[in-house]
Amino acid sequence: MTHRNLVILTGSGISAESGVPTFRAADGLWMGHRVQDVATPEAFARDPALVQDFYNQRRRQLAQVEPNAAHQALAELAARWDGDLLLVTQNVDDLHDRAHASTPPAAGFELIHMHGELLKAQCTATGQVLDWPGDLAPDQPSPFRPKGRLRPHIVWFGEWPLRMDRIEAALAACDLFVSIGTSGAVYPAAGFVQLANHAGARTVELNLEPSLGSRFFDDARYGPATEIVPAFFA
Ligand code: BV8
Repeated sequence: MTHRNLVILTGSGISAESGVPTFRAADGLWMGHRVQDVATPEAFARDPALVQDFYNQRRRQLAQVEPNAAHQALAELAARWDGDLLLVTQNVDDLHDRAHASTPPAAGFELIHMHGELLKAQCTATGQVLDWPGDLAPDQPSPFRPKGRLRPHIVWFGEWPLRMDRIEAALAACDLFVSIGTSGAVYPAAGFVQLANHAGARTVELNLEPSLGSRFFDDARYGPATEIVPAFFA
């Protein structure tokens, strides 16, 4: 059966070979920090300087990394796919964006950053989002509202992921779901495979090793993303 409606979910494992650190490779620490100290609204309220600096460092690191063969394989797939292709990434880096910018996708393609983007900021008063490639000061003034401040445009733990209606509609209509480079540790992304199964889709996991949700997938390929992703979509 030729597949028409494809949903691809990616996690930090697809960017690992570009040199972007994953979340759980370390001993539960993330670049030396506990998640609850840098990736929650409470952390930002408690210590805005620590949180802004954590994201400033990661934003600056983007200048040193490039998309890898796995990102490029998805860009080439999107350029030739003649159905609907929704690429949902949990990653806040811009490596997918850069790969698709240099290999323009066909009409049925959409990229969603469900956990936000390092290169954007948002106003704490209005929620408005703007491009922001530089460092954010602990009390960075917002251009939208005098009392507003700018925070990273990042979905922290305890906050709702972005575009969930669009993602759930695509999962309900898909006939192929491919998860790439994610541990299946964080919800709601970790539950997407079960939504795809309910829709009757074929579900495939491409990862370095079995994820926490590997039992939910029809099929799997294990190995480095730069090898298994181009091979799977060849
Ligand atoms: C929400 C932005 C509703 C930050 C991120 C109990 C049960 C169920 C859920 C919960 C629960 N308690 C709390 C929750 C909710 C919580 C959650 O799931 N917690 C977990 C820890 C239990 N989820 C939330 O809070 C979410 N929101 O639920 O909204 C709500 C609303 C209000 C109040 C309550 C509920 C929001 C979650 C978003 C958090 N933000 N990112 C930032 O980036 O700074 S999450 C962050 O970790 C990433 O974005 C990613 O999504 C997530 C998981 O990371 P992965 O991408 O999977 O990376 P990881 O390191 O874990 O794995 C890498 C994988 O790659 C590994 O498998 C490895 O083998 C593989 N790999 C490595 N190298 C390679 C490779 N594969 C291939 N090739 C390689 N070379």
